[in-house]
Order: sequence, then structure tokens, then C-alpha cells
Amino acid sequence: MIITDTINQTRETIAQPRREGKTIGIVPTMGALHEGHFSLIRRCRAECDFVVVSIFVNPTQFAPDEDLDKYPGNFEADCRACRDLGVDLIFAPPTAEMYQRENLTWINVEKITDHLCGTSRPDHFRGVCTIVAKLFNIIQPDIAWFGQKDAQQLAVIRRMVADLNMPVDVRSCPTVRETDGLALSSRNDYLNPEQHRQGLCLNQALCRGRELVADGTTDTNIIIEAMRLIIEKQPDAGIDYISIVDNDLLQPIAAIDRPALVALAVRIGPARLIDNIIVEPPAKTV
Ligand code: PAJ
Repeated sequence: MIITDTINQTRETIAQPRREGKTIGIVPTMGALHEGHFSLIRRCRAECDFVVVSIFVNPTQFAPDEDLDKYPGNFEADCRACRDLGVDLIFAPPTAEMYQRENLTWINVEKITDHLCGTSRPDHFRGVCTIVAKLFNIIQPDIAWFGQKDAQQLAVIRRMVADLNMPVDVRSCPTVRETDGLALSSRNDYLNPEQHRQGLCLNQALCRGRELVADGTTDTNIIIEAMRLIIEKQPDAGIDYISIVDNDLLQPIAAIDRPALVALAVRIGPARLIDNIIVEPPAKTV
């Protein structure tokens, strides 16, 4: 496994497998790797000849009051895990390599970023799209993997790739959870055991939402209120949003009459947790 930290070295390293006609896959990450990341890397390993993992805590997707300075990381452990998973190249540049001058060029995906996390993190997806586009330009992967855990990020990146005709096949993997249901996240490191317990309310609320839809409830207000009650039972939980949107442009919908994304963001102590599921409209009986 090769580890690079400059753009030039990375391009030179990838030139060889590309010449040999190998398919290049990338899993972009911010490090502090866990089973969620590993699931993407395993898929990439299974479906590509040359596997690249990028590890870069991207400052432009953090607002000034967010957790950039204390974002968890353990580079040695990440490298060991990647080696065990058969990764060919880790690209782990310092910030000054990725942003060599004041950044004046940004990618903004409109509309899909209007709701959900876009409301409380207005510049977040601009930072995500810009860094992912830079990574795509540096690595020029054939295939890139992202997690359904960050459903809005996935939708935004798919749209960026489509609108800008980027020659990358974007694929996704389902959300990996702890056995107790908490979606894995690098930010779970911020939780003490009691906060972790309270964090289970996100998955519980989503399960309740799924159950209501399965029982024939389609009114999204009713579903959202039922979910809200579950979250509000936890003393340290602060709701950022609970939303039900269509699974294409992520616009709020009044009824589950098409595939819908049920998504929520909840602050528990020091962590802001997000989670989501996709629900299908109840089958019509004839
Ligand atoms: P990061 O939070 O490190 O996540 C990297 C990838 O792992 C993302 O595609 C994310 O959706 C996926 N992932 C995280 N937790 C997961 C889980 N529990 N199950 C499945 N997949 C999971 O997302 C980012 O980094 C950054 O925004 C990035 C795309 C790298 C741009 O900076």
C-alpha cells in the first residue's frame, strides 16, 4: 500500500494502473475510519482493480462554530485498517496541499441543498462538492463510493456529477449500524455511554416512522409528530430537524405517495447526529 500526501505524487502513482487499463475506485473520507467506511472500502475492493482511499478533514465544509478543531482522527489506525482491507493507495494531503491559495471557485448544487442539513449548515455542501470535485480531478476515478448514511450528501454529489458531466460512476452502500441501532459515525466518539443510549432515539424514531407507513399512514405531518414524541423523551436531545422529502430533489412532501427520505438531525450533548431511511408508499390494494 502506498501513502501519498501531494497531488503530483498521487497523479504519478495512479498513472501506472491507469496505463494498465485498471479500473480506479475511490472512497473519500475524513478519517477516523469505522465499519461504515470499511463497508465502502470492501465494495470498492470487490468492484475495482485499484482502490484509493482519501483521508482529508476538509475545512471548507465546517462552519466557524463547528468541530473542525476537535474532529477525531487516528492516522496510524486508519492506515493499518486500509492495509488489512487491501487498499492500494491512501491519499492524505495536508490542508495547504489541497487549498494552495485563497479558494475562489466553488461548486453549489441548488435546490437539493435547501432543506435538511442545508438549513442549519448553509455552506456545508458547497465545501463538500468542491472538495469531492477536486478529489475527482486529482484521482480521476472510474467509480466512487458514498454512504447512504449521509443521504443528502449522496444526492448532492450524484446531481453534481450529472450536471457537470463528470465521468464518474457514483455508487452507494447502506448505513452500517451498531448492534443497538445507532448509525456508525466518527462523531459518535464525542458521546459518553449515557449520551450514546439517548442517541438510540434517532433509529427508534425512524423505525416508528417506517412502522406507521407500513400500517398505511401517508400523512407526513402525522409521521413527523410521532417521531418528534420519541426524540423529545430524551432529556439531552435537541431536534435540528425531522423531515420527510422526496428522494430525488429532497423537497418536503405532504404525503408518502412516492419513494421518500425520512431524515433527522438531533443534537445529543456535544454531538450532532444524523440518520435516515427510505420508505416506499404503501402498496395499493385493488
Ligand atoms: P466521512 O464522514 O468520513 O464519511 C466518508 C464516507 O463514509 C461517506 O460517504 C459517508 O456517507 C460514509 N459513512 C459514514 N458513516 C457511515 C455508516 N454508518 N454507514 C455507511 N457509510 C457511512 O462524508 C464525508 O466524510 C465527507 O463529507 C467527504 C465526502 C469525505 C468530503 O469531505
